[in-house]
Amino acid sequence: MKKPVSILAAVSAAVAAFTSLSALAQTTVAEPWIRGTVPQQQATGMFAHITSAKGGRLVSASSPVAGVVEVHEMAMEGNVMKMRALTTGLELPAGKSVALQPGGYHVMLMDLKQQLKAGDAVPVTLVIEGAGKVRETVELKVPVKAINAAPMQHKH
Ligand SMILES: [Cu+2]
Repeated sequence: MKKPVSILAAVSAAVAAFTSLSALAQTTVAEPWIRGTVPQQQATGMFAHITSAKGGRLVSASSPVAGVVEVHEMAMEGNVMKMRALTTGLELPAGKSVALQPGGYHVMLMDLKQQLKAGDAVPVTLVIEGAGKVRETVELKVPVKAINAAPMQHKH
């Protein structure tokens, strides 16, 4: 009875492929950008609007231009604005756009291997963990904007 077994295997493989495809489509990243750097600058931030259809966490990121990439938040400590790594990742509530922006959440690119100039496109990979620890990777080509682009946002 070899045939029924192999048919079953093919069906479950198809189901697995479908599952991973739908997982791949579940996070969208809008308007990503990276703040440009001056020569010798060691670190900069990447910003974007991230929406996870089913909800998840942005748990890590990587880029060939940076030795270390972390997910950070800016927060007041006393009266000093400090940033810290989100060691358990950034929560992405289902269907809600989460803003990574100057003064708030950002992807921190550190140990930069080169200067990032306006007009460059930098490859960045985001890793989002969804339900059941299913990991989705999102490959981006992120445009670099001038150093003083979009300073702290003032909300009116
Ligand atoms: Cu940071």
